[in-house]
Amino acid sequence: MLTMKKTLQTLLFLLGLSAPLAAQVYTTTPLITGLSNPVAFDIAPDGRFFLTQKGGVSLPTTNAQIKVYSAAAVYIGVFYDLTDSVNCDFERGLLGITLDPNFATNHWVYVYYNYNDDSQNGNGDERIRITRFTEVNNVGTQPTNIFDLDVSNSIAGNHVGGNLHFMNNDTSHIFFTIGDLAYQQGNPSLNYANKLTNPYGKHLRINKDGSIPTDNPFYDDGNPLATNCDWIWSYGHRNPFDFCFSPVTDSLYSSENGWNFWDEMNQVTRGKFYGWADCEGNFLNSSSSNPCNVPNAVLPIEDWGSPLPAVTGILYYSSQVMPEFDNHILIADNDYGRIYNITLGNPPAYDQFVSRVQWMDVVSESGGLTTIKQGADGCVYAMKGGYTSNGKIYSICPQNLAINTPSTDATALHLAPNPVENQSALSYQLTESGTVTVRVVDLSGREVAVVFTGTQMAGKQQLTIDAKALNLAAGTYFITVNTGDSQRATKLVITN
Ligand SMILES: [Ca+2]
Ligand SMILES: [Ca+2]
Repeated sequence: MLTMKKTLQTLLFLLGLSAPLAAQVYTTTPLITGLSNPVAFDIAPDGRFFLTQKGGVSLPTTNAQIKVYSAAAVYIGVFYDLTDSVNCDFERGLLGITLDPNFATNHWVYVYYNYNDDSQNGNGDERIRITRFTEVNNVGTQPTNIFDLDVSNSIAGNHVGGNLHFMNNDTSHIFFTIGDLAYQQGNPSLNYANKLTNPYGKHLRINKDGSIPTDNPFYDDGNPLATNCDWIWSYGHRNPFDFCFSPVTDSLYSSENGWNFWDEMNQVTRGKFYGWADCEGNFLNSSSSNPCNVPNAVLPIEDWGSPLPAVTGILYYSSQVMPEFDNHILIADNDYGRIYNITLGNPPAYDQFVSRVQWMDVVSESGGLTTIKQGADGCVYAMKGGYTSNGKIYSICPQNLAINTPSTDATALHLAPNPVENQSALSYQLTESGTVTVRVVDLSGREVAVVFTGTQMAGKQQLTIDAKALNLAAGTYFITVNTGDSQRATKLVITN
């Protein structure tokens, strides 16, 4: 038997196959709790969390606040209270939030909300606003409206859209969404979304001072309310809830809530038409069998059938901390609290669907997810939000990523001492023999050094991480152990 096993191992080496590590295990931790109807959050370069609370689900509006928490998830305070300005009824409210890409120097924070100058009875002046604040010692100052649109035709109060983001490689434009405001419940002949003369059912783009970019695809006279709506980036959306960009190509991926049959994920391209209300998913509106045959309609890259999960937060994951998701889309839902893992093909464009699996059911109690983000530490942060008085932000990390949590998992990576000034001993368990590469990567996932590459036998392995020999400056890194078809990572802190 021993000989046969050795022969098999030799054969595996010759075939270039590698040894599996134990499957990755994730730790889900509720970091921030007790939030009242939270919707969205962003993470500052220093790790602080900035989040929005919707303001309730019916009038009168209460606690429509922007709140700040430290990088360690300790509550700092109310950044700004918009309760007297926000209409929270139904899907309206204080919704999206994004920090300026140059936040570290300009301290600008942008929020998207339904404004009502008489929010306590709902009969006031209905508007969608984007307001910019300047952060001073965790407090919002100098509120400046950069987008202010009369939406008094928003009778139904749902399909508001409501998120806003910057591209990764373009710091001068704000992208945001407005849903079709449930106008006529999607009657194709009356619908807003498939017409260029209004901003509803659209992805929109403005300069960050609120002016209109002249290179928008349907720019004509600079007046968004005459002829073409000059803000439009793409059209034919029902309720595009959230969106994200590839950090490499700036491709835009959007989650969209469907009507009867299909939720969608779209890869959104400048100037294209995404079907609604002529089509839902890959089919004609109100049909589950007749294919969408509308000229120029771009079909979704992926869809979810009945019962619709109401897809919400969407994240383009990019890090070697969880390499199993590198260049994957993670997308959350509102109805179950799940996160789906979508594998895309055709790099670096990543414009082809390969597969979708459910990664995990984050929210064990009732409630759904609204927003997911990638932290600087490579972990995923997920917000339980919307119609809940006990909203939370969870961190989802590879097990043993937290250096202060000793592991009881014998197959995990161990580093000791850690933090370390110079030499730390790395140990791990291989379940089979094979080719192994041990790397040091920085917080952005970039390879800094290769510690070891070669074949190792099954069993416990030990290596020395020598910071001076590897020329590693003081800071936080990840040590990754890769066997070709599996990888585990652990955090290493190097001190001076
Ligand atoms: Ca115009
Ligand atoms: Ca569509």
